[in-house]
Amino acid sequence: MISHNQEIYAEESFLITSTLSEILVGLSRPQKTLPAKLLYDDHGSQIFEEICQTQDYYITRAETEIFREHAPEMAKFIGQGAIIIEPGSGVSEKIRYLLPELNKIRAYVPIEISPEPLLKSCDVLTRQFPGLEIVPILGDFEKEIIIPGEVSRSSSKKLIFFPGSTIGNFSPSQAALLLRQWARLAGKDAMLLIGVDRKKGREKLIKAYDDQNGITADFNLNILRRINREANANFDLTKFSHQARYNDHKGRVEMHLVSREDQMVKVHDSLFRFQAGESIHTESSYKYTPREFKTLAEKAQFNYVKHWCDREGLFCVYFFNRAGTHHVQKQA
Ligand code: AVJ
Repeated sequence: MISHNQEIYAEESFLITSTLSEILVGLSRPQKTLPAKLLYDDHGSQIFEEICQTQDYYITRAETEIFREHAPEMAKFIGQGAIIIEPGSGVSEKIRYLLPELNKIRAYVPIEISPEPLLKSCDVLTRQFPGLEIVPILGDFEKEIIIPGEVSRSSSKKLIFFPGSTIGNFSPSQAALLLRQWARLAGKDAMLLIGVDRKKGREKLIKAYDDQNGITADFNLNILRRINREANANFDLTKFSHQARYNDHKGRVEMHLVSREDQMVKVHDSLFRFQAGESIHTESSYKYTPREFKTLAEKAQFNYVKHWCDREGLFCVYFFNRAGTHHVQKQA
């Protein structure tokens, strides 16, 4: 049985040593980098919610349109009595379009690294869907996901729900690895409903990651604020500027923080030198054609079933399952 209480299964709640060494190693590379997950502290998650409401960031609007229009059909594919696992659930916005269409789900398992949105979403969902079993997990879904035994042992079919093009934060090979891990986690009847941003013209992509209100700039700079606080650093935020680039070759948008001048910055007990114009690469957002994404998911042993796009053709939501992959029949 799945427990009824809303206890949070905590993995960690402070900047752990492995993250600190990721920061120091990243800043020592020729192209300096910082781990993108650090963008999503409570304040960062809040700024990200604001980005989603800007005109320039079309992703949320396009995906919401897809869920609004096609949730009933998605629900038919998912069927009854499933456990829905959502890695990186944020404020659990998108699941709210699906839940009214799904009659009887076994449980909803949001996994989120940031406690505030996780608590908020449990609160809102409990009120909106009384009787829904919620099993919140506070943790980093990039690490091995530890789900309570009563969920993992349950015979219910499991759906991995991964909207918002979060998969775009990973390189294609990391993404395939992640999906393969989840396929294993969700077992033989695993299903995957995933939102993925589509390749399109450079100009539209850059605008989405450099909105005219400067909200994305604030979101990107917030990573320095966090490192100052949690890793005892002394970044001067006025000496870095936000930049969005489209890397055609790799098929990804990149966010950078560009040093405005020659400067030294202390992080923990190391000193880092920045030249004027030198950048820190903070986040990548990979974009896929439908053909590219199907191929990627098939590498992780998911079978393509269907995908839906918004009217402008900017974004896609894909449904995959693993039916049949576990009993390969021998031909006579
Ligand atoms: C939450 C990772 C999907 O890459 O589009 C938005 C994050 N960064 N604007 C994305 C983001 C800058 C977003 N994801």
